[in-house]
Amino acid sequence: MTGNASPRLISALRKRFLEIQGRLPLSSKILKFCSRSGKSERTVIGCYKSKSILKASPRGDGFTFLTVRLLESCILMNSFFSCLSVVVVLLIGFATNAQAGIVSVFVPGFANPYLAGMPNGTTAPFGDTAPQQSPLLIVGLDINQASYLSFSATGSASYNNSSFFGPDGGFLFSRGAENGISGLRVTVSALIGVFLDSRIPTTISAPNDLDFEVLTRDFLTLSPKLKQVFFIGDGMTGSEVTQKFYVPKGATRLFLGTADGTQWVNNAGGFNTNITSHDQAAIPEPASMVIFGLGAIGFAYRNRRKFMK
Ligand SMILES: [Ca+2]
Repeated sequence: MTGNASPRLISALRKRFLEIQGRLPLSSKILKFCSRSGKSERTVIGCYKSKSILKASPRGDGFTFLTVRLLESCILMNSFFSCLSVVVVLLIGFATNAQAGIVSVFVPGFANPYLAGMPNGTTAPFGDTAPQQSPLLIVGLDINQASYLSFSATGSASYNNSSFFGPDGGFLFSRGAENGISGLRVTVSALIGVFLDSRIPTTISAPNDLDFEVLTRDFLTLSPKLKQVFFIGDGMTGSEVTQKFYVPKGATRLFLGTADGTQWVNNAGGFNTNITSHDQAAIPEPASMVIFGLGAIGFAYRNRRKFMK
């Protein structure tokens, strides 16, 4: 498999590309790029492999795209180890695909979580009104399909347009429930959130308050209830471990805001926030992954032999 790219290889590649053209619209471009004259077969195959991986998106439909491409390139490879390496990449892609989506938003300091799900015109003490001070409704993530969420946040916000704090907030304070949404004890100006179902939150009474003086901001996982306001902060523990926020059963909406007692209307700043949804059900058990990997190698080798005859 050294020397210049043989007409047989190019012809075989082209045939395969034509067969899957509808699904893999970039293939002909990759082939054109990879099969320039003077390249060895090994170079062509290696180029095809790396370009395939680079061009494929690891998420959503891109995963199917990646899987087909990697199997295609695995079929054409020379050694057990190069095939194995592709399967490893494929399995990483599989795990990556467990991230159902990422949404990036700016959560303004004036976002009052106690106006979550409340109709326009709803007022809150000392000047807050929906939708002007309503919290940010996260769109673009299937909250009800997610097992848990993770967050990352940067920026600073102020509860009084004077003292600014990062996403983890400043001094501890407590506040009570409002509009059927729980109170909490948390650091002022911190990034906080609340899950709702499709109902207006006033239709049932508020759950218990979470106390982040007791829970601390360094929890690894948190399982807030529907309508229970929870601390998010920068989304990481003090030792930079990404925290997991389990989605309560029945949740269809996530709102983000900042921690304050009253009067979000005089707040300032805000947080650039990334929200990632994770579907744990999509991550196979380690044993299944090994079986899948061995199966993929076997499949690829059987096809490679057939294909190269
Ligand atoms: Ca305020």
